[in-house]
Amino acid sequence: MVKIDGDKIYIKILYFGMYASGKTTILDTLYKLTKEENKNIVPTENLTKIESSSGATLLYDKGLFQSKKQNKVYYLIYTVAGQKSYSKLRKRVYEQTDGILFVVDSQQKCIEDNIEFLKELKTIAYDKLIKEIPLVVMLNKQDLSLTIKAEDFKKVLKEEKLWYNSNHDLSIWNPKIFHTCALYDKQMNIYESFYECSRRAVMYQIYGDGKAPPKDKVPISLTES
Ligand SMILES: Nc1nc2c(ncn2[C@@H]2O[C@H](COP(=O)(O)OP(=O)(O)O)[C@@H](O)[C@H]2O)c(=O)[nH]1
Ligand SMILES: [Mg+2]
Repeated sequence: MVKIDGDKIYIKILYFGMYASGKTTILDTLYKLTKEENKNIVPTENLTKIESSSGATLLYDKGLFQSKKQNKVYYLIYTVAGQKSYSKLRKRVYEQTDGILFVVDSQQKCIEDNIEFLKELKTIAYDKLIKEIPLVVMLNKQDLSLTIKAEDFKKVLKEEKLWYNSNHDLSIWNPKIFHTCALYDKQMNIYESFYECSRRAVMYQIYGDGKAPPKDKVPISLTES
């Protein structure tokens, strides 16, 4: 749910996914990229990390970013802790989220864990995914060998009923699937995937009053990224 404070608008974006899929690394790389390069969003403060001594996320990571073009728009970005036993905590961190980036560990051996986390996300979000909360997928760790690809994960999304046929009104909001690498030196699609999610979150607010807007309400130039 978008929060309005005076003339400032806060949009909450959440990175959700299994343990060690790369969420914290993604946020670190996004921070560096937007700080160093001339992007449309910039960090406005340092990242906050609440982690255990081993460096695993204990509660969450958090960052505040600002849109340069619309400087009243702020993005509050969170990542969840991925340990299986922390599902209650993930539910808390999820509250009032406006857009979700689902982070997959693309190594073939992780497929079942990824699906378990996708199911957990569905439970937490009830049936709001896509309909009220835009969903973008990151197939992370594409620099490794033996990784799953977009076509493979599209099958998973179909099985989980998170994919609409092309004749359905919501099909324009089917999750966009990015092949990503979060390691800064080899980074791939870290900014692009974030941008797609935030762009969709803003469109849901502007053209859909908090829901997925029908195609005819969105200017054609905006339906394609
Ligand atoms: N090869 C590779 N390793 C990654 C990538 N993203 C994250 N990692 C590594 O995976 C491990 C877990 O990453 P982390 O960001 O802590 O995962 P989180 O639990 O989802 O926050 C770390 O050792 C990262 O360096 C990636 O795109 N490629
Ligand atoms: Mg983490």
